[in-house]
Amino acid sequence: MAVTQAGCDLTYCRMRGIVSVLAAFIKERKMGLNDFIQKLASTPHICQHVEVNNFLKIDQNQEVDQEALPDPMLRHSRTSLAEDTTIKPCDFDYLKIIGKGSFGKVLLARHKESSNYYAVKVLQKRIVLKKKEQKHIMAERSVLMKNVKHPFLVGLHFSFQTADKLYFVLDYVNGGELFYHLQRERVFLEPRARFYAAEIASALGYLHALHIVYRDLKPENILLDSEGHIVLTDFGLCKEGLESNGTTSTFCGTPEYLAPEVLQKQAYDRTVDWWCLGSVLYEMLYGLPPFYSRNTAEMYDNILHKAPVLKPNVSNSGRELLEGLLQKERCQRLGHKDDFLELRYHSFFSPINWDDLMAKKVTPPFVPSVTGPTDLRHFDPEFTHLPVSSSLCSDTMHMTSSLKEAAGAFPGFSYGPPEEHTFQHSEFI
Ligand code: ISQ
Repeated sequence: MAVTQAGCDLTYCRMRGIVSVLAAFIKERKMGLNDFIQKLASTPHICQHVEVNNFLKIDQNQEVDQEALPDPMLRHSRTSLAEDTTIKPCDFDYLKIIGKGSFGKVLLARHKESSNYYAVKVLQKRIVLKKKEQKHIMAERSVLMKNVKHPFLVGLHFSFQTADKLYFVLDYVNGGELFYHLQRERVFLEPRARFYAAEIASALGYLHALHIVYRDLKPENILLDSEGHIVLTDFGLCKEGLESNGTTSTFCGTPEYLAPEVLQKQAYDRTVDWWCLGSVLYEMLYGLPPFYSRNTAEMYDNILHKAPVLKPNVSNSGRELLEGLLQKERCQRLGHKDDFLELRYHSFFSPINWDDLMAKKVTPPFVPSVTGPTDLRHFDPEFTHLPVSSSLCSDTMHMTSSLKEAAGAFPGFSYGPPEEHTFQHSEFI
């Protein structure tokens, strides 16, 4: 019996050993697989490959209950949700208003504990709800949360909500809007325009590989970081996912850059982004949007019916690229067939080493003059001169019925306690 007992003990010990080896092996494989998926998803040209694309699509469609996953490595891997229930408004010092829109504000904020600087986008729930833009805002969050990580796309660190506000804690960049610099210089030389167009194109190609249409590429959404690299912001009007026929039909856009199909409220697809990139590139090279008129009705007519004027002060390859991107018929537009790959291999971009570009190894053609993160010279004084505290003082702490409704309308955002109003003025310029 003793032997049997000993034998049983031995078997049990051995089994435990085998189980722990197996568990370690499975854990390793899971981590390896996640790493591998991360790498795939962040390499646009690999994402374009049909099989890789299908593989990522399968992965995307899996609605996994994150909390049900046993392994924290998995919980925070592919879908690494940037929610943190412990983060709250008073964890930040709010230093300056750096942007303002119809839904809310963007503030420069410093995280008290880490001293890191962030751009915090604060949206008023009631206004968001009233404007029926809730879907868009949720789309922005879900786009940012989709583990969207790219060197030229703004990164989301946290999102949380209070009773009346939504907060997005984003990367902060202070090199200014690309078009602020363009306005100062009127036009950019071709190598500089090529560099910006290439960084924007790689970001758009990456989003397309994740089935996201950026849709709203416009001057104020294209920022430079302090080194001079592109950062695309504002996913508020991004269209996530496509209809079953591969198109989407919601109206959206900025007048100068509106693609004909958007203007006509027709179905559109990812090629709308290549039209917008054509408009940005045109403006960088010629100094005005391609169909510009002071008369809006005339501009709309130009977008729909007029061919872009391509004067010969731009190289043949540049004009050929613009002609391809600004095709009114989206099926004839450059990028319709192979998306980003068609741009990547266009002769205009032949001086670009795309791997170096993605690795930020290409030296930017222009470095914005900033002395540090608190240098706000590239932000509009119209915003930065506004007092921070008064801009946030309008918060009501009373739970009116409409506030209750607003409070419950944003599931998925982590929910913080009522704001502790510690918004501070600082020693800022
Ligand atoms: C990041 N840095 C500066 C300004 C910003 C505006 C909107 C979104 C992110 C930003």
